[in-house]
Amino acid sequence: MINDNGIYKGLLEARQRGEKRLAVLFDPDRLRLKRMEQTLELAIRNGVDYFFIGGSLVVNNMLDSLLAQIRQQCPIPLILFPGNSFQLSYRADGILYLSLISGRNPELLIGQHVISAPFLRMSPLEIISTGYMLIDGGVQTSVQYMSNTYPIPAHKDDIAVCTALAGEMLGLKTIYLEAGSGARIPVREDMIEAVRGAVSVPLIVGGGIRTPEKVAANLKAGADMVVVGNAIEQEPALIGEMMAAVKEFQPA
Ligand code: 1GP
Repeated sequence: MINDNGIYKGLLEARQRGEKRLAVLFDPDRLRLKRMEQTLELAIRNGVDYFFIGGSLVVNNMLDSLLAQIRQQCPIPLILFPGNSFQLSYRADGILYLSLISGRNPELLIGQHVISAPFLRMSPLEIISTGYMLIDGGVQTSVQYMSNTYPIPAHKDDIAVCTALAGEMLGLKTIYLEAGSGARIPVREDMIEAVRGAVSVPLIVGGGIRTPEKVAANLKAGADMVVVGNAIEQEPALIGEMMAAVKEFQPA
């Protein structure tokens, strides 16, 4: 039995009601304590929906203590967003079980999953299988280099659509369009719209999103959840404006 901590159910229900979600990404390697406190405080005050925790390469040993620290200070669900099978911890609530379906690297399509399966099977984490699609963001990002895969070209909406369709038909529970952390060009709204029109599972979009306007545009194009890392890390006060953009979509 896969654990149900209510995360995926919550996502599906939000989608049915036409509500949108914002996740703030924490990279355990890049936390500065002062900003962290401020970020947590703003996240609680503005009702951030999830924290994603992970990075393409985590070089410190902070994952457990980071999760414990956040958990102590706030009730926002913690979802692992692992770059590899070393970034696992029982202290989170869930994990995006990412299969890099835009790439042709078998390790990231199934290899790492086989390695982590027994650990996850015993864990209290909710496992959310995710079709992870890397889209060209105009610069070579860590995830591209580390995954040793080519991203889908930014203007090839048809390839993105067919990839997402295949992911959904394989039974993956969400599709994640990722331009890569620090992308110069985030995923285009046209591509989001095309993918949204093709699949019905929840659609997550992230990478290079820096403004509340882009958050709003992505949600309007059909994303169910937007993920923001760098921009909030550099300017935590953006949380308020970005959450305001998300709340615009709440049904009356
Ligand atoms: C989550 O990798 C992104 O999908 C985060 O990207 O750090 O550019 O917001 P940014």
